[in-house]
Amino acid sequence: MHKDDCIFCKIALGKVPAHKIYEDDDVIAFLDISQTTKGHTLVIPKEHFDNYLATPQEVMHKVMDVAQHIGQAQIYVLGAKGVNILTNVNKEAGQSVMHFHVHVIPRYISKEGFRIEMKENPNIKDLSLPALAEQIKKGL
Ligand code: DGP
Repeated sequence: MHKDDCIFCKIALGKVPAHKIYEDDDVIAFLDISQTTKGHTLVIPKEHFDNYLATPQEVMHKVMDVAQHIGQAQIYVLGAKGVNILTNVNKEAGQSVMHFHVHVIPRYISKEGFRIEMKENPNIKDLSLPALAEQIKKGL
């Protein structure tokens, strides 16, 4: 299924041009219009799913397989020294295009372009890690 107002559906259908790197029946990969680093690529399912969490497992696996291959190619062909594989879910996490996509971002120099920094949040207080782990476990 496709959504009429979705830019990535339009790319998947060939209605909007993109610099394609890979395509099969289910998945397409193309250069991100905003090159965070040289070779920044997006991998998407052709069918519309809003995000990673809303995507059927079989489709998600196909997308991740292609993302792995692209990351390997970025190292072998572009000479990247590292790769970030990233997907955002919902606007609170930075998702701006609501069609599941995986960013494959080659890294040449550390801290170039962008940086994901996970540090302890001093505003989180009175946290019980055992209770939190149990809470999340209940949702599985
Ligand atoms: P996110 O913030 O995770 O939803 O990333 C969306 C990315 O999609 C962002 O890096 C820019 C890219 N993007 C948006 N519109 C287009 C487009 O029309 N063509 C291409 N190639 N990339 C696009």
